[in-house]
Amino acid sequence: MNGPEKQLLAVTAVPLNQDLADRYRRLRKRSETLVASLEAEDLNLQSMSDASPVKWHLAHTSWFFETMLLKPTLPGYRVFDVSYGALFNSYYEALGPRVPRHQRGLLSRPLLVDIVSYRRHVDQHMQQLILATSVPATLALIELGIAHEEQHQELMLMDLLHLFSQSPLLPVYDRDWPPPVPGRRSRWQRVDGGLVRIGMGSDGFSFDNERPQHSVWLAPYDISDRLVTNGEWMEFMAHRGYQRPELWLADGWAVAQQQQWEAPQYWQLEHDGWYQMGLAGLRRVVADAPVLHISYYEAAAYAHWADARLPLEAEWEHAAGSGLLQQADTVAWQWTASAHSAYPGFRVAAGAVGEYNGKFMVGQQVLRGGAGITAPGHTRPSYRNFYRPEQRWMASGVRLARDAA
Ligand code: AVJ
Ligand code: FE
Repeated sequence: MNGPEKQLLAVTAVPLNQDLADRYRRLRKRSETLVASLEAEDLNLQSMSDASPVKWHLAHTSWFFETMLLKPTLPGYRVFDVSYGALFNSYYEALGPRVPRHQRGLLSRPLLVDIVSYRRHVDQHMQQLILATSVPATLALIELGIAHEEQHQELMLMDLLHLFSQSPLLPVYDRDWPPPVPGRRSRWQRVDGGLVRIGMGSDGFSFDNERPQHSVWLAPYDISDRLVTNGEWMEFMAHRGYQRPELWLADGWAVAQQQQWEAPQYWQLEHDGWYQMGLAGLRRVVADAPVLHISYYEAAAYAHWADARLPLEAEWEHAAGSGLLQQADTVAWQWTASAHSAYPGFRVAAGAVGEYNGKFMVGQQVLRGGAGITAPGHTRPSYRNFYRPEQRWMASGVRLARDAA
């Protein structure tokens, strides 16, 4: 053999999907590395109903691969344990009954060692499946499973921080966890707007809620090239921002009163100033760093006070795509004024996987960007994160916009 024939052989000698198999392995390893310094006691607790035990996240991400991929597509696959279906199903009605979310912290069994065996079992069979398949729908589901576990890597860190913040000991997850990077001085960026394309248009992976790509009309606007800082937030507090109902949405004011908000989540006033609980433990608030752990309600009140508004998600995406936003996706998720709703032409996929995002298209606001705790490479300009307006245990911050004068 020589020439093109030999080359072809050399190419096909590399097993099909070896890159994907390696990405899968690195993903699964990263989840375990993130929790390697924790003990079983840390991994079992659930500090509130919006959060889950870290152990549950480690199992649920495996359950997702097993349920969405191995059971339906790997011939002869036998589930690791039939009882795990109900224990680690998060919210898929199509897949039957499950442990209510607020009771996930009661699952002292299965033990952590069992969950580790579960992960090994799923990993072995996923390697087989990945290396054998060339079915586009299966490959797409593998990509979804990877992106799903990346989302849960961030959720594990959020939930762990919430858990640690509830302990009088304020445990340190990682004393070297990188502190937020201060931005430079704020500048308004003028954007002409007009008819712009929004959403994921290319073949690459995206979640279903980023599609289809479509046109949106934008009036001219200004958008800040950086995020609101802790120092600015302290000014808002000094101007009695948390005590002035006229700045707040009615629902937001009700929550702020009921939960007695007077600062961002995890802030604590000591004799010499404000401190903030983070993955590196309790640290002094850094004035120049972006404010974190802000609810939509607080973000909207702040924007009102600052004589500005939150950007529409299309304004954010268009500006990010035009390279106008510094640190767009590495510091904090940024609230937008847009509700998490279906793009024109969106159709929920058939089957359980259709429940992934579509059924959460009411009562939640879109956040754009990405955060320091987000898995590297996880987001893109079209990425739509979403949370309820009162939630603030995420790494959520604020970027301002305003109508062009
Ligand atoms: C998009 C972060 C709100 O936490 O439920 C995890 C991510 N989706 N498993 C969530 C998700 C399915 C989702 N958020
Ligand atoms: Fe999930």
